[in-house]
Amino acid sequence: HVANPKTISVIGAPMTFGQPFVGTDSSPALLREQGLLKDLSSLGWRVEDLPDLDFNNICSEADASLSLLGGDHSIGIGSLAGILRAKPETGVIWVDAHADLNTPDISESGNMHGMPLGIMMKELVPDRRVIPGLEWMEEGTSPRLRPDSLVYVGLRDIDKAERKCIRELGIKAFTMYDIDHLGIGRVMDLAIDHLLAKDPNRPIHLSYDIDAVDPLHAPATGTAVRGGLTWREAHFVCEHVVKSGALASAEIVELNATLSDGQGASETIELGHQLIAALCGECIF
Ligand code: HAR
Ligand code: MN
Ligand code: MN
Ligand code: MN
Repeated sequence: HVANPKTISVIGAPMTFGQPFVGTDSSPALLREQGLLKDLSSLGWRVEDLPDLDFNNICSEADASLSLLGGDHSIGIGSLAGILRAKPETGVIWVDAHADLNTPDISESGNMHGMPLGIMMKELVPDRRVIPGLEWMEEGTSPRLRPDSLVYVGLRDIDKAERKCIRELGIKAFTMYDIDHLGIGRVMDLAIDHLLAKDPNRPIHLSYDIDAVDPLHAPATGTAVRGGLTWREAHFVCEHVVKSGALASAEIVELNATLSDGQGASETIELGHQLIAALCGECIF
C-alpha cells in the first residue's frame, strides 16, 4: 500500500521519433491540461513537476522514482536505462498489445518504439553502441534487463522473430488468451509473483502502452489492435500493481490525440489520466 507522504516526480517525455506519426508529443501537455497534477496532490502525494525532456538533445536517461508521460514507447530505452542504473534489481511489467522486443536486425518496420526491450537485453543486442543514437549506452555502466526480470501483460500482436525470442529467453508472457482463460486477477497475481517470489523487496517499474487497452476505449494510438483489455481490466492492472507495494516508477505511452476524432482523442487522454490516478492509489482502500 502507498505510504504517504511520498513524492512523485512527473516528467513529460514528448517523443515521436520511435514511430511514423507526430502527435504523441502533445500528450504530456494534454494530460496536464486535464488537471492530472492537481488530482495526484489531492490523492495525498507531494508532486514534483519536472520540465519535459528535450529530445533535440536526444540521448537522455531518466531519473528513477517517477511517472513518465510519453511520448511513444521508445522512451522506454531511456527510462529503463535510468531506472536500472539507479536500482539494477528492478522488475518490469510491460503492459502492451506488442512485445517491443525487436532489434534493428530483426525488426520488420524499423520503428524504434518496437525495440525498447530488445535493446535492453544483452542476449539480443550484445553491444548497443553500434546502434546510431545509442553510443551513450556504455557496456558495464548501463545495466541490462534480465529476461527473468520482465513480465508481459496483454500481448496479442507479436512478430515472428519476437515470438522466437520470447520462447528462447523464457520470458514470462501473459497474452490476451491468458487473460480470457484465467481472468485478470489471477494473471496479475502470477505476474507479480513471478517478479517478487525470489526478491520480495525489489522495486517494480510498470510500462503501460495505451494500446494494451481495447481500441473501443483507447482509439487514439498509432498501432491499435482489436481484442484488448476492457475498461476495468485496464484499471485493475494499475490497482493491483499498487497494492503489491512494490511500484517504484511508471510510464504511460503511445497516446496520440491526433489519430482519432475529437471524442476518441479525449476518451483516450482521459483514460490515460485515470490510469495514472489509479497508479497513485485512487481506488485502493
Ligand atoms: N512489432 C511491430 C514493430 O516492431 C509493431 C510495434 C508497434 N507498436 C507499438 N509498440 N506501439 O508497442 O514495428
Ligand atoms: Mn509498446
Ligand atoms: Mn503497443
Ligand atoms: Mn489476488
